[in-house]
Amino acid sequence: MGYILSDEAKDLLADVKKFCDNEVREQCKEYDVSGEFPAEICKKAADMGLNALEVPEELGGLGLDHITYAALYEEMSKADAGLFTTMSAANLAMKPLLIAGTKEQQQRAADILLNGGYGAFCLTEPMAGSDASNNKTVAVKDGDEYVINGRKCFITNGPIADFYIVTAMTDKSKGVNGMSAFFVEKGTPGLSAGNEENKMGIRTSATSDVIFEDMRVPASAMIGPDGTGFKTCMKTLDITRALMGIGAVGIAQRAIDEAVAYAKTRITFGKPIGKFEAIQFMIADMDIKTETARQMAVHALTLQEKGLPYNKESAIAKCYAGDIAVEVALDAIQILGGYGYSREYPVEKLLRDAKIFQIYEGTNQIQRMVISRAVMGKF
Ligand code: COS
Repeated sequence: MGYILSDEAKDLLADVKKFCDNEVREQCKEYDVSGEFPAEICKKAADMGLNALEVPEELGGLGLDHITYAALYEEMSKADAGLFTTMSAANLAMKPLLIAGTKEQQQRAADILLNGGYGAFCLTEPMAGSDASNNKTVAVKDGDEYVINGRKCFITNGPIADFYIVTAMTDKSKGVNGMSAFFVEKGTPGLSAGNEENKMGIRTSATSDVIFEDMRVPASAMIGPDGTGFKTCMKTLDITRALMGIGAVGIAQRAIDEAVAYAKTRITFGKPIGKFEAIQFMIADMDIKTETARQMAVHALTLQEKGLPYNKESAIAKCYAGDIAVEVALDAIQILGGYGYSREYPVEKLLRDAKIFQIYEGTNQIQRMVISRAVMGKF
């Protein structure tokens, strides 16, 4: 059993599974081919509250525990990792506000999500991916306002977001301690989205540049004190990386499900290939990896929920799950053989979708940096 859930949570999971099975899994295939954003499917998901799973109860959210929303996210990712990406990124954008925002900012963002809107977390820039502190976007104080100029890239929900968390340098001379974060709403003059990226995988999620041209925001849009934006973003990613692990696990589980169904029906040498030990051991190894990755993510989320340190465990969860999702998707392709390599069958999409989990929300090289720093300490 992957998750230990209450009866209420099991009912919720059953509803999400029904939606994913009936209205996402097959339907998203054509959007994967076209690269078009499945607006109607995402609207239905948002109507079910899947874009606002992590909004706390005091702000009007469902107040779900971490393990429950992890189970729901896995179900989404099993059906379509692009849907998982869109929904989890909306919640990611809420996190900096929960960490350092004012009550008003938190409530505004929560209301947007609870009304079916999306958020976007705008940290990455062309010269600031892994080296996140190297932001070139600047915010210059002008009376009671900041004037922001710059360009973000690879922003999930960039073209569709209703609010944006934007990092910018308020004092370049202070390095990471000169970066601040701002809460910016859609429609702010000077804010625009670039063209959508034509991606290898998670093609049903919308990714683009986000551009700021003399964008004016009130000084009250700053999140937390001046100069704390980098640390707020690092704290945000510490939290969300465990959930990226869950997204990767969803892909791996789907790969197992597809491989098992095929292995039970594909006949070679007079019997189903699942009767051969070579296939059975592959399936067993795929499951060992997937269940281990799931339980590592559950452990990191449990630490978060209990208020215990989780930075290393979140990084392990994301790193391990991202790596094994690629391996397990590759194994599923191998089990399906020529059919696995064909776009007529679902497993090649799983490999394309899995790859991003080794890259986004911190590459797995960065995760290993975070882990080794935690293990080795300063010396
Ligand atoms: N929580 C709180 N504070 C943190 C922190 C964390 N997780 N990580 C770093 N900091 C603090 C440090 O303590 C340090 O503070 P002081 O200046 O007060 O000493 C400051 O931030 C700078 O830290 P550091 O020197 O470690 O920063 P680096 O430039 O070396 O970067 C990594 C650290 C590599 C971990 C960071 O750049 C990173 O996570 N990069 C990947 C970014 C990413 O995930 N991008 C994905 C896109 S967003 S979807």
